[in-house]
Amino acid sequence: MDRPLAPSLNISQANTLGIKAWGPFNSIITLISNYPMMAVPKSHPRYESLKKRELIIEGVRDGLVAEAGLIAHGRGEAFDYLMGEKTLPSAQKASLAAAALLLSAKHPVISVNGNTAVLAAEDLVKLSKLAEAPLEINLFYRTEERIAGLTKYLEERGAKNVLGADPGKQIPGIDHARSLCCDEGIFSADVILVPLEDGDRAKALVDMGKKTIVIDINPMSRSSKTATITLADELTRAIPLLMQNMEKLKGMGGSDLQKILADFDNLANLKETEREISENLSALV
Ligand code: PTJ
Repeated sequence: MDRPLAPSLNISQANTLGIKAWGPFNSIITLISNYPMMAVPKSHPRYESLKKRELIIEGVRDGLVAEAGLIAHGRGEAFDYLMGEKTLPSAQKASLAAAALLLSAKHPVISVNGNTAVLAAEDLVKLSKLAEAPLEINLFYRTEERIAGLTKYLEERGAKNVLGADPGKQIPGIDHARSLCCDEGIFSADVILVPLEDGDRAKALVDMGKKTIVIDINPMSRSSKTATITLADELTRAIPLLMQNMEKLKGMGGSDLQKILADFDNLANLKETEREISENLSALV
């Protein structure tokens, strides 16, 4: 008798779908590679959310997004649901402060991973131009194939001089691939935009004396709590809003920008996000 591969699959069904390796994880990944992409109709009430899901799945299929990126995305979706899939007032406040920080930076850099690239490449390219901040690919699940694929993906969408392929430096205190960075990029930056990642590099960057703007929809994550400024918002809403705020503050003098920054308290603002989420929850149920 066929051994079950997954609750609803036996070996012959799996063979039909092209599953080659034994083990639930491999099965899921092979399933993804063989599953036809769905055309999501614009009329679907969850169109935006399903479109992002498809981008992530396609990214895994193309070797751009790490398999764990699927899980990270699901976690992000759950938080977004709790937020009512909208930018909360606390995130708007943080976005204004982040715009002030980027405008006052001397050498800002935008760190890019797999999920971030496939969800927001075009906006990242626009932000990179607006903030005069190079894009640097920095991966937790680093492979040379992924770096090359993501560089090409960003370049095809207008990015110039993408950093990350040839890292000559290491961030002290990190024992994994995310420590690798470029001298002319993250290593010498004063302000780094850090979207969607686990907390240890965010902390190591702060320990190096850098200012960080973290985009993480989870206000309770380590990255959120260690950042100089946290945008607890969904990435594809957070970046356009950040650009709008930069346009709004562009003509301001240095001391006005410093005042915005001095008035912003990241931990207090995250508390506010948590309060807004629970208020939203009470209205949902
Ligand atoms: O491309 P790599 O190899 O660098 O790997 C990237 C992932 C995302 C797989 C890696 O950094 C990872 O495992 O991240 P974590 O620890 O799961 O953290 C991701 C955080 O981003 C979580 O707190 C999620 O809630 C949050 N998140 C996920 N999707 C979004 C998001 N925040 C904002 N917008 C999203 N779309």
